[in-house]
Amino acid sequence: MSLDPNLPPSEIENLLAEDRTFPPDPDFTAQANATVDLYAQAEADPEAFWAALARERIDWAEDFHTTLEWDLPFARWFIGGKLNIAYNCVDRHVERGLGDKVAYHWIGEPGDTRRITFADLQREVSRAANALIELGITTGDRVAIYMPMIPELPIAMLACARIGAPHTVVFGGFSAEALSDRINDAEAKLVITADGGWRRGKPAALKPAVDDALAMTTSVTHTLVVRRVGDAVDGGTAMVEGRDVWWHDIVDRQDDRHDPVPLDSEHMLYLLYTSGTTAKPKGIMHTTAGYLLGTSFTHEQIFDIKPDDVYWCAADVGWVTGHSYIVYGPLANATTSILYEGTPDTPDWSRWWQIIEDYKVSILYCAPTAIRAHMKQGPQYAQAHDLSTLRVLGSVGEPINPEAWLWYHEHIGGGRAPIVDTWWQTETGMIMITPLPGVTTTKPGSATFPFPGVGADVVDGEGNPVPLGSGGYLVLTRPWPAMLRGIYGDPERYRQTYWSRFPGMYFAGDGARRDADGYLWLLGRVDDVMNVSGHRISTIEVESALVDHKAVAEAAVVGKTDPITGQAIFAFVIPKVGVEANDALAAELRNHVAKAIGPIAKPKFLMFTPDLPKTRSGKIMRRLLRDIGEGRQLGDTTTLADGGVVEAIRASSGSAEE
Ligand code: 7RM
Repeated sequence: MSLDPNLPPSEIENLLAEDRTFPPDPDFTAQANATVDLYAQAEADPEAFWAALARERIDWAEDFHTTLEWDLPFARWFIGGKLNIAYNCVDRHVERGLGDKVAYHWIGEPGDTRRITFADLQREVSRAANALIELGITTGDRVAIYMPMIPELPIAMLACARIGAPHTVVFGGFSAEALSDRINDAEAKLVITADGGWRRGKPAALKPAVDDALAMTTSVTHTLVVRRVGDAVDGGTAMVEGRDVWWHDIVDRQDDRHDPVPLDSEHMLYLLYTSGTTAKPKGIMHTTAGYLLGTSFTHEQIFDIKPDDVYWCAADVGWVTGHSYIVYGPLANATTSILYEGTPDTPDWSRWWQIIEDYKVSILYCAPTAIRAHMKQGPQYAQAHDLSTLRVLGSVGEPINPEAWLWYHEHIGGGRAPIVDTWWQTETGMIMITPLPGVTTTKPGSATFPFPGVGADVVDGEGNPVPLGSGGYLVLTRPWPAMLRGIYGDPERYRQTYWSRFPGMYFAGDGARRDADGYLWLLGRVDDVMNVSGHRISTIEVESALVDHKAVAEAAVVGKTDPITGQAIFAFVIPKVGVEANDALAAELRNHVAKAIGPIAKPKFLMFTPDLPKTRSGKIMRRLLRDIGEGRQLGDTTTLADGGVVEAIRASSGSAEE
């Protein structure tokens, strides 16, 4: 992590005060899965806590003999145990009489639907597993998955898990080059893909990118291709004889029974690549038993999952959020989920709310970027639908601005549904910092406290805990079951990246502060922190102050080199629909920030823009905004969701203070 040694010791100043509180509703508390004594119980003996849960929640083919072996920074959990995660997510529910329960209500963007029960899933996954075997895939082989949000995506993941072939899912929006990098690093033998998917009312071809990627790789022997868009893509889909196989040709004729392979607790379940700002992407390794326990238990407690809930995590399966909270966690808990292929604005901005009304969705989990996109349009779309079934709301991916939190609470949650702001990472596998609904009094914008059994702290540059009311670096202080087991093929990079900054502690790369009540407030990536005249200011606080203004839909701020102050704050602002963006408004917004936070945080530059550069999971790519602010050439843009955004921003006009 690059930290400027000239900066004053580590403290990130906390300037924005947010002190509204939302205690749990006693009626919710009375029926909640989570109870307050979970914290003390876990803290008394974390290992014993996880061990008891592992025996209670997982169906083992063989029991484990050792809970944890911690050879810092390498952890092994539930040693000696054998299990199959696909069996735990599918078969055992069918065996217990839940075969007819819906696992996924799938909704295609054009309006086609599929209803997949746990019994259907068992048959489909078994067929797919048999097809993988016919294609020569065996336990330990890596399989790349590059698909749109269709039912065959979780089916493919589970089929891999069933035979012990680690999968690596690559976002359908990534380029051929990004795909080939991941295939090469993983040395994948098979690519499971589709001819295309539906996005914003149009078919988007996918298979041509696979063909291009395979020209840059040598490990792949076959591709398995789902027909999703058919003749809607120009000229249909070209198939390479002997290499490319249609899913319907090979999977449909397989036996719909397959005996799940019992695997070691530490068998690699999947690799998921995270793109850092530099160098090559890191293949984050997750293994079987600890991951299954961590995702299923957090899912049940944090979303208060009950047997008749209809749960919707509106993320992409290609993001870790989809792996943990669309596929493995919810299925392990026999939950009924929504799986939606498309975007929230197609055919118009009421799409999500229509789905919630139609399917009586009771739990919604999404990213702040989606909430702000809805806010930008106004609440009228949500208001025209019956959202009264919603009883828990979740947020993930970025700090949620207090203004967006309050909008979510009021317009989506009807002022009644508790909000869980969940902090975690690809590396953590499971949610680590979060409120427990029915237990925690929430504050808009705070992820509150570590989940029971999780050790987290905020430390200064020397690794000492900061006092209440101060900012610093977020660290994790003890191993947890769903933690990454390393970076694929590069143990040294694993040690360096996460375990060298603060000896004995996992450094998450995020800034955080703890308020006077001990609540945790995430401040964004440490790399994004701005330094203005020696004051370390977090991006989120300035952004939240901007979003707090009624004219602003979204904002991103970065530091721009300044001859006098070291860095000056450069704000990119998306106005709400119908707002006229002019110099007077820019001046008003600057003053608004100065008033909310203090003159030190007043943006020197402010630019109105139609959009912001984001990853597919909605994270603002501030690195690219810094390049724009400095007038530099852009760095790596392979993970940008929409390549046109940067040009649109460049075409916008800025305004600077005198
Ligand atoms: C789940 C996910 C991880 C990074 C993480 C943070 C940021 C995620 C929150 C958050 C503030 C949150 N995995 N982040 N959740 N920041 N509050 N509730 O996003 O690997 O893609 O990203 O995302 O910076 O380090 S991820």
